[in-house]
Amino acid sequence: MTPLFFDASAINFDPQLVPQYREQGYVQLPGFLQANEVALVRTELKRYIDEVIPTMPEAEVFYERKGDRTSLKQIQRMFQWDDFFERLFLKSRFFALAEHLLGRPALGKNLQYFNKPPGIGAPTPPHQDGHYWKITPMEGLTMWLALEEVDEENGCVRYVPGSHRRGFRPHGKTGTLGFSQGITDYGPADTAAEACMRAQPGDLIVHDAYTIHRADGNRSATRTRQALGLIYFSARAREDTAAVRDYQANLTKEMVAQGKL
Ligand SMILES: O=C(O)CCC(=O)C(=O)O
Repeated sequence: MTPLFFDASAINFDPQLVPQYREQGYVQLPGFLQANEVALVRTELKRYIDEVIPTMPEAEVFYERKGDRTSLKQIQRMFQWDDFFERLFLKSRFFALAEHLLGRPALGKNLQYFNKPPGIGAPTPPHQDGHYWKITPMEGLTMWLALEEVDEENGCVRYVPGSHRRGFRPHGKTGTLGFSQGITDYGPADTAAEACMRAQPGDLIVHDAYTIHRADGNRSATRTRQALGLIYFSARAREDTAAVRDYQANLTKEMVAQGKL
């Protein structure tokens, strides 16, 4: 049977979705994937880790501890290396949702795997995704799909509601592999406003390019915290590809020099 998330024709989005997204800068879609779909993604992910990672450039795969395969924390641009994840990303309900929320044709930019390994999964510094994107106009969004239960202990994503309406905050280097830039003046007022996005497997959250978010590290000794991140731009957004390439090249050099890559 064709997995449901590949079938973008039968979607009926809640009419409140777009107004909520515009108001809060994020939206939650509980049960976006059903249990059988999550199981399929997890099976394909295991295959990907075993068979596709060894064929990928090293700079696309991040570990909490270099050389320790059990500490896998991030995989970049998964859709470029694998048919299953390409379909999931570009020919699916996820893609249809991106166009629905953006209100215009979309293009898929990045499909990432995020894990926080037990005990050592590092915090995600507060940031705004658009700060990393060199695009004009700034029209883009990020989806985050929980592949297992996520809560305060293993590092739920925390949003600052309404922060997408207040422009970009200053960012600086964090030294964190995978999240190289973070907000430098993040303070108690931000923390007090945070909404912790607890999630069950298959739940989806989506945030705007400007929405401030972060996550704690994984304090659990036994639980992982696995998710997929899907980044879509509006098709009319123009990317400064030279600036992105230069930034990436410098960052990779720095991370190699620091022994993180
Ligand atoms: O997985 C996380 O901790 C955060 C992911 C994130 O910041 C993002 O997808 O923009």
